[in-house]
Amino acid sequence: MDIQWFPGHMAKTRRQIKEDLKLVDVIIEVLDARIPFSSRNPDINAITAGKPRLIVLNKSDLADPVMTRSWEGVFWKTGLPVAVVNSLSGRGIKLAPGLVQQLTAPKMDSLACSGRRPRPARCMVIGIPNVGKSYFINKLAGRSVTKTEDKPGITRGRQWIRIAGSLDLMDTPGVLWPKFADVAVAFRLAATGAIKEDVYDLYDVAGNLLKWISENYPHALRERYKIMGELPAEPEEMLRAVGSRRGFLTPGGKVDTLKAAQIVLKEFRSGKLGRFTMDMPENH
Ligand SMILES: Nc1nc2c(ncn2[C@@H]2O[C@H](COP(=O)(O)OP(=O)(O)O)[C@@H](O)[C@H]2O)c(=O)[nH]1
Ligand SMILES: [Mg+2]
Repeated sequence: MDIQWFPGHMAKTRRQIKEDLKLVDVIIEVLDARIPFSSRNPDINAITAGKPRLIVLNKSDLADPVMTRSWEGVFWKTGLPVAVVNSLSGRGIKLAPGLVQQLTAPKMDSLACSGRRPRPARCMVIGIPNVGKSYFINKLAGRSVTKTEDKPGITRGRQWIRIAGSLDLMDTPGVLWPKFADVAVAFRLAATGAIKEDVYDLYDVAGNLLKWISENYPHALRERYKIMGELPAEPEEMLRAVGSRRGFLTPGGKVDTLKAAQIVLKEFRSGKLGRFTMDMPENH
């Protein structure tokens, strides 16, 4: 991973986010629409307690649209409004300011009642690394304002970006740690590219990904890799089938399954293989 989240680091980040939270009216929690459960920080409810929150399902261009609609329902049902967005194209982004204003309406009303001048709602974007926080902020702001690099641990004065006169966005997103404990979650984070490749076995993740696709979206494999007949059952055999269809050979003339693994992950992450959702809404 980009960031090694050890307990000391987590405690420090948590403290810092608590400090930043004092400055804002609303939290914008960015999740990966392909893995709305797995891309969630495990302590999010405790960390953000008492603050209104908007869920952003980002990378919706890569997720299964039917599943995304179900996930929207899951969040709305628990009282969390949702904006489904694509921070590359900007699709859906414009929904966010209106939803934030709805969330802050009670607070703004009470400010008005106590005779204070209306002001833009202040909000802060948070989420795990690579979920698209910086892209989202940049699209919302309509210009390039934040670094796309994560630098947690740096304390400095907070800068604000005014969005269309209606809200003020903290320019620095809150970078949270992902869930570690669950193997299935770790697999999904690795497959979607949320964690860096040097901490997991590429071969293992790609093989298991092929198996997962063959069980959940088998037509995608047939269409992209033209594997006819029964799909192989084992991850290793699937990698071999893909490598062989693509003509990937080692200098020794064997099927190059490592190259197959790299291609599968690349094509999965870029959307070339199709649109997939790995976390099932009915389980949450
Ligand atoms: N396909 C797709 N890719 C996205 C989207 N938003 C961000 N990305 C990609 O995700 C990666 C991480 O984005 P970034 O904003 O740096 O993530 P951060 O670590 O949360 O700030 C980048 O390579 C972006 O190109 C999106 O909506 N769709
Ligand atoms: Mg960033």
